[in-house]
Amino acid sequence: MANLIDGKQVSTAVKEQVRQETEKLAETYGKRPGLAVVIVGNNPASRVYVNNKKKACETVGFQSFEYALPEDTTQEELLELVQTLNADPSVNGILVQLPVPEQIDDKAIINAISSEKDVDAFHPENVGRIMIGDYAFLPCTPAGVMELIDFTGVEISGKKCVVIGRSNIVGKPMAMLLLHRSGTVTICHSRTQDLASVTRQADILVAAVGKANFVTADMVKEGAVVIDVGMNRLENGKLCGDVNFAEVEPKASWITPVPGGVGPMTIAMLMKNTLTAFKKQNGLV
Ligand code: L34
Repeated sequence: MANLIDGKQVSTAVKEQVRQETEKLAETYGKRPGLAVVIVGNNPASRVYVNNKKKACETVGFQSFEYALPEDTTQEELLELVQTLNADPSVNGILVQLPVPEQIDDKAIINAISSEKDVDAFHPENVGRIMIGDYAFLPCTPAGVMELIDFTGVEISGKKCVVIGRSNIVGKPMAMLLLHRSGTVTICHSRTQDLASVTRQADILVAAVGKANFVTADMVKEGAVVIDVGMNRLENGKLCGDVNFAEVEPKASWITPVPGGVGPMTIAMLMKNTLTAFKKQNGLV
């Protein structure tokens, strides 16, 4: 029987820290961090995530600015909005919710966001900084996963860490953060041969594949820490992770649920990054 890693609980603690620091800064300087969230089109999942981000801003005492643009927004229009937000001193963080509709090149948008306001840490400058370990922001989802692993008390140093998935948003930076903590890291992906034999070695297994119930019991070592980054919506509307929870839970020592695991942490780390951006932009760190 695994212990459950409660992402709601850990994220609440992170947000409470951010809230307290925000209140102190507001008292001292008379201003608060501001986060601009841009959503383009009508992706229902994105809508839920953006609403959760807005709620979190309220909880921690940030100003939040939401821009909901129509599905047929052009790249030029979105770039123009990004430029406006880059120049607005009340906006400390800018986030364009992904995915964007296909007429827009997400790389062009990410490149246009001021690296100082890039609270997702997706801009090439911030990605490069993470690679060399000299960074202001960590990408929210991998940073949230690190907090969840730390919550278990399990040491990362020297352990076999396996990440399934090689996306720029999760898999690659996730591997880098585990490496910074001296994990012995393997990245698996769709071309990996005999995947189960690799994942079965993992003391810490992070699944970021995007396929419901992909990780089955035979792929997991007895006593492993299992982190499920997956956020798959089934036909019946139910949310489901990349890990077959019912099967894997009895084998794991610790496991995250979906929902209530990594998702809330992504948002808590976004609040932390926005606070950091505010402090840096105001010369407070
Ligand atoms: N630019 N795009 C940008 N930044 C991000 O950090 C994201 N991501 C991913 C998608 N696109 C992005 C998110 O915000 C995924 N993501 C995200 C954020 C929050 C939640 C899930 C994914 C979340 O709140 N999950 C809840 C359940 C929500 C539900 O009911 O649908 C949970 O408990 O897991």
